Amino acid sequence: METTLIILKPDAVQRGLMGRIISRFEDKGLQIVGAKLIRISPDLAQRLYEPHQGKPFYEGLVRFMTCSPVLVMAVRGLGAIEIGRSLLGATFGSKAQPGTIRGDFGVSNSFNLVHGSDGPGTAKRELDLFFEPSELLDYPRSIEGWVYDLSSGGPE
Ligand code: IDP
Ligand code: MG
Repeated sequence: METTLIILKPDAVQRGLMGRIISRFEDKGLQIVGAKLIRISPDLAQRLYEPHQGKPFYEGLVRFMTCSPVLVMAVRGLGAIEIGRSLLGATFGSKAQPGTIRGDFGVSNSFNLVHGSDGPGTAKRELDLFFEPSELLDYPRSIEGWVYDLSSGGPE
């Protein structure tokens, strides 16, 4: 099982899209194991987007991510990182395919509604930035045996 960091960015919160976006992850069968509404500090935004430091959009991105609250979520499942990225869609709202969150809900290239970790190393680094270990809840789901085929012992 993998856990990935998903952030509903300020535009998603302000536009009242939180519920519909959360549903995309729940509908897919992924489990939300952590969630909180926070206002990101400039320092935290800079650390999250450290790999983009120096790029032309970096300063604006940090301003955007700190301008209004965001919902941060830890989302778990088999292959959750790659599945999460596919639910998000392409980075630019103008290019993202219909059926994806970015493709269905936005047109902007910078206000693109959601963040998702892009690999196992990134997911660990990003989850550590936003969640204490005790804030990630390990709880059984009664639907697990219908979300996954558990007949061979592990989830398939
Ligand atoms: P990702 O969010 O799909 O992983 P990244 O390339 O990691 O995309 O960029 C991080 C964020 O920076 C994007 O989600 C978007 O908000 C913003 N961004 C990326 N490229 C541009 C750009 O060319 N113009 C404006 N904003 C950008
Ligand atoms: Mg990225």
